[in-house]
Amino acid sequence: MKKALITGITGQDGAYLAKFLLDKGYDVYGTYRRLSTPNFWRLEYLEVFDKVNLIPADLSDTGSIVEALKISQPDEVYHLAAQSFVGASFETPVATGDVTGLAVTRILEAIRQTCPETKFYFAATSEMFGKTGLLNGGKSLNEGDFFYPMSPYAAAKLYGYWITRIYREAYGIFAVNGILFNHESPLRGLEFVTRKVANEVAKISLGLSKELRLGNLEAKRDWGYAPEYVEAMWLMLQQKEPDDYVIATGEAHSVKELVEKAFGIVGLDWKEYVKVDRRFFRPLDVPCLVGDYSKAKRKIGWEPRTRFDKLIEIMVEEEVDRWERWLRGERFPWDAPNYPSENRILTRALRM
Ligand code: NAP
Ligand code: F7E
Repeated sequence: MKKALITGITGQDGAYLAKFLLDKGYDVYGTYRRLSTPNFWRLEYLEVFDKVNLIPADLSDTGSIVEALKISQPDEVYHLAAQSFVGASFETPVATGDVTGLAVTRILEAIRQTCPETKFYFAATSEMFGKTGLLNGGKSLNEGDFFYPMSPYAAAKLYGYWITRIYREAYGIFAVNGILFNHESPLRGLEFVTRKVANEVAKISLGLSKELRLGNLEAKRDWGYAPEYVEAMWLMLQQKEPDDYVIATGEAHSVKELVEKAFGIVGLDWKEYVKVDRRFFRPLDVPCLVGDYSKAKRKIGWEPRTRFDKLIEIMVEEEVDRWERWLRGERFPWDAPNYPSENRILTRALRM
């Protein structure tokens, strides 16, 4: 049985990837960090909470990363953990540089020293292209395009991208960069714009909220469906040679279109509810990003199936369903945080 270690298993992609790999018959290990309130709701939601092995580790703590590798002895490492919110990276640029950037070297170095045969996936991002998406006149971006990051988050990811290539070329580690464009789902963090909009639209439609406050409505993004994107991560590690791939839908839509579509689903006019609020603007914002996934289609046989309209429908309908159930008195995993049963937690003490 193959073994995979996922850093950031409690996040959106980590949870979907855990389910995907379990369905493929993998033994799945994931790192989580100690929080004052446990955060396993996505794993519970996908009903994999009791099927994954959890290892306490923090990206700023090299020893804990080494320990996670020793405990899990993985064939494949999917490095997804990061401070992933672009807006927050302007508030905490140094911490973001450490966790989102430098920590990639901590993991690669631990792999080089302890298990150099392990395959490594790095969660790179379309944000690395940044201003290029505007300078090239809105054309879709591929693996050969110029990087021009526009946030501390994007700069940290660009460091991670290059260090991944350097460990591949210098030490022959099977290390790949997945350059993923935005991908969303009902498991997205609440502060990201698609989930924020879907959640508030649902609440407004049920009389639980009165307005939706947003920042830059003109920004355009290439939004895909997260469960499809985790399959691309796995495909990249099944190839003969390590390489880097853009994963996207090839379509750009503005935040305004997103809002219009989402309110339309519940039969409301967005102009009556949306307020522009300076608080949600960023010191710098990437105006437009759209990806060209033709290399991924050609070489690893991946292409997107869920397009913008369907994605927004999935997200809004799921939020309406959640809030209707909540109104009927049902409670959800995130209302009742839980710790995993002890036998799913693997600590260094077990190796002593
Ligand atoms: P996410 O939901 O924000 O999940 C991030 C994960 O990282 C969480 O499990 C989080 O743990 C963990 N983490 C954060 N700081 C940590 C630390 N100091 N030590 C250990 N773990 C830490 O992100 P996502 O949407 O699943 O994205 C997965 C990865 O892909 C991220 O690296 C992101 O930057 C990248 N990416 C995402 C997209 C996208 O559109 N979703 C596109 C391109 C690239 P907690 O649960 O404890 O906070
Ligand atoms: O913003 C604009 C905002 O925060 C999208 C991360 O997963 O994808 C994500 O980064 C756009 C931006 O995602 C609000 O200014 C307007 O232009 O949903 P977002 P992001 O910044 O594109 C990339 C690929 C990643 O790698 C990241 O990890 O929407 N926007 N008003 C707003 N955004 C937010 N969050 N909230 C607003 O109120």
